[in-house]
Amino acid sequence: AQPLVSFDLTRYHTLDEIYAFLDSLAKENPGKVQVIVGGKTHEGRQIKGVKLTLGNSKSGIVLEGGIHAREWISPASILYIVNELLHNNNADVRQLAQSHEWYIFPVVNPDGYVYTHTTNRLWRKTRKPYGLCYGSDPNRNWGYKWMSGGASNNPCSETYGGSAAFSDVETKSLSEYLTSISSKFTAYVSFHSYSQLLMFPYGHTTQHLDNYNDELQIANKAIQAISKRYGTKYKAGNVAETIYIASGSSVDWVKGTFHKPVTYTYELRDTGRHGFLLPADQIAPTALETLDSLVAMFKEAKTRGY
Ligand code: PAY
Ligand code: ZN
Repeated sequence: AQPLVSFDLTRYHTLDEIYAFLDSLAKENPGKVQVIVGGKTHEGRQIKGVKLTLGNSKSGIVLEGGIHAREWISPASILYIVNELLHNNNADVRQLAQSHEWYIFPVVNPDGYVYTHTTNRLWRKTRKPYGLCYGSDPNRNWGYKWMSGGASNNPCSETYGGSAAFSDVETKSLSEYLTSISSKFTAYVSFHSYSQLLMFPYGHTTQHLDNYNDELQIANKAIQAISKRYGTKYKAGNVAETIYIASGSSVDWVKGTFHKPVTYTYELRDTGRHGFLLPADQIAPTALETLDSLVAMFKEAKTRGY
């Protein structure tokens, strides 16, 4: 069948293009793809996503992208992976796709993402005014151990935690959505760039809490898988020890609130040569090696009883 919207997965796209693509996927794949709304933004946009139901399993995986506006490889890789989950005939990919329900939000900071297209390519935060400056860091605004390190109380800072936990409607509304589906998902994976790291909670403390050892072993399998296709090297560990202390992140909130066993943050390509301005010809390879790692991640999670 002729696709309703032509969408080049190897280019970066505007928010409107991405949302039109999600709508078209749902129209073209009734019963398999459903548009979902995870929340709303300060400027009145929706946090739009898709739910994929490709098999009978109800074990849900949430994919979160674009919480930081300038990290364009995050939404782009997620969209590429959505297409692979729908159409790739490799047995491992079919197994991964069909044995889970997928709740996928490629852009959870839509106002910021639009701003990186219209005004400032390197914008990170949301766009809500806080005094003289704009935006909280939506990965410092979640209500678990909020403002307990690695976040700023200066509204002009790139890591401003907000005026209170969940002071941004994006984090507040998305957290409410996640709470409403919390019995349906066991895994939560967020995608950032850059640094080539695969991290897990916690960011607010260096202590090895919950199922630290399992998360580390699973991450090590996943980063071995990443390196196989193109030799891309990742490091694995908890957020606080691998990059820096950071409190109020989405993954800390998910882990601390629901104790989900499989909770990860990817810092995708590269290690700084292009940084946030990763050339579009790296979208496909980044997405493919990341999908390889998701296959390995969920195989290993399963052998550990998750
Ligand atoms: O939980 O993802 C986390 C914390 C780590 C990230 C953060 O600061 O939120 C790491 C940074 C990010 O992706 O935003 C790393 C990049 C390179 C940055 O902007 O510092
Ligand atoms: Zn980020």
